[in-house]
Amino acid sequence: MKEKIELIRKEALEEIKNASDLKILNDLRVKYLGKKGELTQVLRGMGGLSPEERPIVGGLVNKAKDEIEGSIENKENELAKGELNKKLESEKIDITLPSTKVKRGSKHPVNRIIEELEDLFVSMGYDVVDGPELETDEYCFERLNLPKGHPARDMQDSFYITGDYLLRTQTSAVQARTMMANEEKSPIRVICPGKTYRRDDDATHSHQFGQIEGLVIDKNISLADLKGTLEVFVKKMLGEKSELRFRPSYFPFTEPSYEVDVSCFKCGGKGCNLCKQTGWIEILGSGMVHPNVLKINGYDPEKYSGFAFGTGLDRLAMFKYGITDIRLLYTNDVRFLKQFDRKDN
Ligand code: 2U9
Repeated sequence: MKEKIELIRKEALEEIKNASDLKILNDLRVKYLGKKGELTQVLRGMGGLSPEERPIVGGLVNKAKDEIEGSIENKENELAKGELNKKLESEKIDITLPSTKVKRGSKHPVNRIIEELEDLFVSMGYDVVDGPELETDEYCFERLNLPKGHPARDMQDSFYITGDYLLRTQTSAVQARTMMANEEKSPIRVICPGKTYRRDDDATHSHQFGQIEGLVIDKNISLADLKGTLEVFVKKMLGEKSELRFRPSYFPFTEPSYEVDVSCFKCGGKGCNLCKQTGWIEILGSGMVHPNVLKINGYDPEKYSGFAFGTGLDRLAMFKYGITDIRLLYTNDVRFLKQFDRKDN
């Protein structure tokens, strides 16, 4: 009996040592330690032993059992570690390899202008305000001192959707909404960038274009405030050496009104094709808010005054980036757009 136990022990340990995977190892556990296992059979055959031999043989079987269990457990750990290393090896990623280049978009030139202007005016204490692109006749015209039938309405060929609704021709409607919403009549300092629409379409006009307008309303706002603000605007956007020229003009919503020219940033004012040999480029419209506009939108012109200005964002982008055809800004040609890649900021 003792020789049989020793034979089983040696055979089991040899097979466990040579087991190549967890399944074989599990089969060995069943073969030697299972209900019908070889060691279990020995225990079953102990009935014929003398009372003196039984505890000795029992002890030998349990010792062999413990040894086999221990050997299986060690082998399991070894095989499991081997399998884990094999898995890690097969899934290993070399993080030093160059990554696949992620195709990124680039920031649209008009959006670059908007962000630059927002940063500038927010730094001067302005709020950036947005409003609906589908506007009412009331906010596009009537509240801007352009009553029904006013000839100036024809200046701006509009996309009417219904009798009262149209695609806004200026972001001015947003300022009018801001004035109306400001019930405590506290000071207003806003800029309103956004899309505007007109029935124009040629190399320098697009039916959809970007515009930004500014509005300041408070007590004792003067023309000096307007001139000082626009000087900062132009010098920051088109170069510190820029000179400004204020030419009297007419807008129904401002009085007095001024077209603002900037000295040509291409020729410095000597005259070139960009400024059509004049040395000046028209850049902005502006003026002191018309008393009627103050009144219509809830402000007493005897107590409040203000100034306003507006310019086309596309024009600014075209000047700043030397773009000759406005339609390039709206045809989404990737060859054009990717020139404004983010690499420079
Ligand atoms: C309110 C009061 C006054 C906004 C102003 C201009 C002058 C102007 C044009 C420039 C080129 C629009 O993009 S463009 O075609 N704008 O010249 N806009 S003053 O005046 C306002 C606006 C709102 C309540």
